[in-house]
Amino acid sequence: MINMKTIIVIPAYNEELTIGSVVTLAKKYGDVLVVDDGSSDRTSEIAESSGAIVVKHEVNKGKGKALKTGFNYALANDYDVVVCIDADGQHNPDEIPLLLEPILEDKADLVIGSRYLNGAHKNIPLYRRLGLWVLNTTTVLASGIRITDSQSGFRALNKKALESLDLSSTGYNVESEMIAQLSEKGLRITEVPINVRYDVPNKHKKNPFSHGMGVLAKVVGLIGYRRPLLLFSVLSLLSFITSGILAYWALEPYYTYGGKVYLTQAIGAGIFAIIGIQLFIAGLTLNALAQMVRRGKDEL
Ligand SMILES: Nc1nc2c(ncn2[C@@H]2O[C@H](COP(=O)(O)OP(=O)(O)O)[C@@H](O)[C@H]2O)c(=O)[nH]1
Ligand SMILES: [Mg+2]
Repeated sequence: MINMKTIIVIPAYNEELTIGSVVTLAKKYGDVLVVDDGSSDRTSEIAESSGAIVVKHEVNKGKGKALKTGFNYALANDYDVVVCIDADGQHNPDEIPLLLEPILEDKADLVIGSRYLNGAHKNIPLYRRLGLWVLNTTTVLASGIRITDSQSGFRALNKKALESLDLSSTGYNVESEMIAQLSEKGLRITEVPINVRYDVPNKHKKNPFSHGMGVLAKVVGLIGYRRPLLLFSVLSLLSFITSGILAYWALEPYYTYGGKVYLTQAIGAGIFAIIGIQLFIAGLTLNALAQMVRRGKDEL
């Protein structure tokens, strides 16, 4: 299948400075669709005059919804492959063939461009790398597969992957959700090394901390749904550790000089111990429930 009908989907929110060059470079590799997500600048106008098809959201709905709009367009117009690329110029459209290769060879259903596979990540600031590590690890826990760059927006999907997705994310969590849904359905996910530029005018639109926490909350929710025992055991363990620390604190005067036990700390230790037990029981219950639901699904 060498002649696959390819569409490059670019979610864009106020990217007039970069959208023109991204579209111009991308159109060598297929049709280009820009989903203008309620921009207040000239993103649509520039995208259109650079040769892209433009679909507009009247108001800003978030990257997740924009990708969904793009995927629906691709399905409705019978494309075989979708490539997603950011509009801010951080990704290099000339690397699109690298992402397409595993799909054309039918070795993968989703290909993720990773900036961690070629050592190019050295210029990512440490706090971002730390945040990414947390998001990668939780995505791995939620999906069960190893990914080095779970938040990368540079991806390629075949039709099977497109048809298997039922995205509910509105914002940036869409990247993790896509991985979790496709791995659950047994589709093949691969990463290929890509380069990311950091000298673009508008590289991050969200505050990294609140953005990271938002994605984390969603991914942890996903783990809670898919692996409740794991999530609740960790929370329960944290409660027991807190309880242990408080108990030690409460008993310290008694052991060191035979003084009175600190009452507040002792009560605190008791409360955290009870919370720990409750969380563990909740985990066991939800786990049993999840297994029943899963078994029920298999029998259908
Ligand atoms: N459709 C849509 N795209 C968005 C929105 N926010 C960001 N984007 C696009 O998503 C891509 C990545 O966003 P960016 O802020 O650069 O994320 P980062 O590089 O991962 O920190 C860019 O192409 C943005 O234009 C949004 O609210 N809606
Ligand atoms: Mg960016």
